[in-house]
Amino acid sequence: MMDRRKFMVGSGTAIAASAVGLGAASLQSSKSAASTRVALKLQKARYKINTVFTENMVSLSPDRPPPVIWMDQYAPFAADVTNGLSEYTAMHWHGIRLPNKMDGVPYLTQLPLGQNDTYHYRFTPDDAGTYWYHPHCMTMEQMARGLTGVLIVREKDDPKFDADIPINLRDFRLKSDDQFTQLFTMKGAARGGTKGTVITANWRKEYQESAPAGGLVRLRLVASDPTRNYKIAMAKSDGKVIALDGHPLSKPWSLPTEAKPLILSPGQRADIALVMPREEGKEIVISTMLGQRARTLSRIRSKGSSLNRKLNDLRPLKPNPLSVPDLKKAELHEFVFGWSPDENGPNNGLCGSMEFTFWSINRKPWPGDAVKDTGPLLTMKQGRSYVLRLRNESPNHHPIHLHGMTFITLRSNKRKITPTWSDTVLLGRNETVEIAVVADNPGDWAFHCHVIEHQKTGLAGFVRVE
Ligand SMILES: [Cu+2]
Repeated sequence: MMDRRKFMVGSGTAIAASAVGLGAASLQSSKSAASTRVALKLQKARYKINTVFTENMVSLSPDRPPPVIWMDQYAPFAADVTNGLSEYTAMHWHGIRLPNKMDGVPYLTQLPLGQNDTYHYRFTPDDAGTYWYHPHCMTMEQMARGLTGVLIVREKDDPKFDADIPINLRDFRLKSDDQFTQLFTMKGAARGGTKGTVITANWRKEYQESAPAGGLVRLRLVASDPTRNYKIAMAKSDGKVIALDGHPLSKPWSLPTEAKPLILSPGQRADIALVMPREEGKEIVISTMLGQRARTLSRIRSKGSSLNRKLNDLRPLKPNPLSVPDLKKAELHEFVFGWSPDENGPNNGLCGSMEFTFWSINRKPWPGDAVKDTGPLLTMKQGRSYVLRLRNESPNHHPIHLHGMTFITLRSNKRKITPTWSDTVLLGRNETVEIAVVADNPGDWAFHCHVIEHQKTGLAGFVRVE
């Protein structure tokens, strides 16, 4: 047995573990590049998503969504995470390249945190951009009840937007009385996942925000739902998609439309640069497509007299310091993601189980969160380049997420792909996608589907870099 205490730096230290006092909606340090320190306490919460309070939510304060955490590129970040719940947990920082033991994956990089335990997460982000955080133990319950938050690493060179608006997209499974219904279903877990009933942005239906008229706005869309693929569309506006999954696009993309939406699968992010309408009181509407119908996620209203900014005023975002794979020398490895009915559930240790196995990687169902007594799916040599061929032999979608490293999405057998840096790639029905990565971060890194029900029922393993 691993000794849980060994995994905690300065364990047992009493801290004022609460987001309160550090800013209501966001945890923001001073303007200049500086280290950031936050104390986060997982706790039960209640919130009025609709008309009455929804009880039994999980957040980092009793009455608000998880805060946006801001930090600076190349500056140390410290989060003392305390578990105020009676069930176990661990906190993961999605998309951030960090030291292995700060990755928050139970059994693989730390032991689960019991009630009142604190883990001291410490890392210095090299990559600027839009990321997010969520638990990786009791993941289904805690994420479904609300604990998914936006994490932003500010560029060392300030791109000088007039407003920066994070938008956390997620569903909640609520009944008509706004209380939680069954969070997940066996049918959903065995197929495409169990979708929520209420679509929200920053925990609101049709989240409203304002920004300076004629100003340059940065929207940060984060798909933090356990299941849903958002199909983002925007009515005619002046803007560009400037970053995907945290990393600047070398050539910005046109804004997505209803006819050609931008798909953000669970775990993915998009940064959008917009010029607000010059007239006061005009709205920019961000929607997700439900079939042919556009459902409003958020409205941004122009305010004040026009700043008269133009998209061309914007300096391109600087690329992050990533290792570029050498495709000529890269070793090819194939992964097959498929079905695997099994009455015995995978071993999720203390981290919650669905008691069934439905999924497999390379024809083998993998333990969910408790990857004890299994080897890695692949061992990579530090510094070498790899091409991973990811083959989905099921009809359901699988957003595949690699921890600890950033890859390039190279190509698909089903659609035209513009290569981009990413940490999460969506595999559609019977789709094969190739990604390339430099194994530049030593350790054991989780490699799994981000449909949480799939992750918990077989579709979660790890790769080793040594
Ligand atoms: Cu999946």
